[in-house]
Amino acid sequence: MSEELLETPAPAHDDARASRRSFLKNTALSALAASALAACTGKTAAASSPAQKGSGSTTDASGGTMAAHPAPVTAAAAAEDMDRMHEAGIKAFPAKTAGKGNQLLAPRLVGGVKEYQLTCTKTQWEVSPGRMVEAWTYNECVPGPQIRVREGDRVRVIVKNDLSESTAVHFHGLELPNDQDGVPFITQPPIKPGASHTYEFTVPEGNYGSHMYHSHHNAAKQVGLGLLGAFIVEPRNPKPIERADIDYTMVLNDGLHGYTLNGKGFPATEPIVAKLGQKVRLRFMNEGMMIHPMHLHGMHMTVIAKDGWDQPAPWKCDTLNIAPGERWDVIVNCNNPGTWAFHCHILPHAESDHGMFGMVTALIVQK
Ligand SMILES: [Cu+2]
Repeated sequence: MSEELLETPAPAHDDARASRRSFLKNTALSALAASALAACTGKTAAASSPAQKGSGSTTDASGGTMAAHPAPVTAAAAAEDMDRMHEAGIKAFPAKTAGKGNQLLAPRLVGGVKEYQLTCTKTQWEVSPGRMVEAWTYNECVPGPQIRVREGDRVRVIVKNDLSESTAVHFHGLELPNDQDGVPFITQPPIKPGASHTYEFTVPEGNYGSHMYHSHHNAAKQVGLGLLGAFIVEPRNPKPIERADIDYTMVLNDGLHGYTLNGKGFPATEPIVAKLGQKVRLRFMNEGMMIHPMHLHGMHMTVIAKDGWDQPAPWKCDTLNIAPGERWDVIVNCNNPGTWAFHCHILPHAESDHGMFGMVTALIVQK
């Protein structure tokens, strides 16, 4: 959270300070409030708050200036104020932002090999409405493009490094020959700035499921900034339980961009939309550094695979903890119509006094 605060634009800090004095009166909550204001309700929240009036650059944290003091706020007005901010965030969902990650990357077929080109570049990324952050990306999106192959496929991935640091790509979950594992100074030299490197391998039989690719060099920074993507291996013979109408990948991250689902924070996260009676397969992937217990309202999830491996028997839950590096596959039988909240249940990853932000989305079941 502190890193996210450093990324927060200055006006949000000003808003938060004014808000802290006259509205929250709770210093422990101020850090959350600052980031949430930037991430969630933005201008709407600031403009709608009577507590902001009369405050500005002429005041400081001590309050000891010649500027007019803000009018006292009654408890009822403060409650109304808070509700307005929460409502504004919800009403904005799903908010439009530039850029969409995790889009399927079509391979070039070269002599029976599926060839993919990934270019590592620095770009600006809109995490939530109006909040631009520096991102290090594969092909200019966060998450990087989705690679989707079948077990037994021959795959070639050509990585061009246009970053200012060396990098390398690890195929997380794939059981590859050692020299394709993507770990600098263990299995290969780093890919220097300006250089390219080609990975080539056959996806082992039985190694199907939800996997990932990401940087394995200075990774706390590089993966935190967006060098990550989904690598999905389809089985040759899908089992009846995994037949679904909608196949949705949800990549979780908690690095320098804050708490995100597929590279976006609420209200810019994408709702999952299904029709009543449809089955949704969710592929959770945690590219972050914290655990995220994802909780779905209204319907349970049936867990079918962990890290790509079939579960001995499917099991049910409504809250599934996704630890760093883990992938979990679940099926949701959409038998309960409505808009259902779907969020990380470590609540500071999802909500503050200023409303919901970060790891929140919705499963919408249409009648
Ligand atoms: Cu979380």
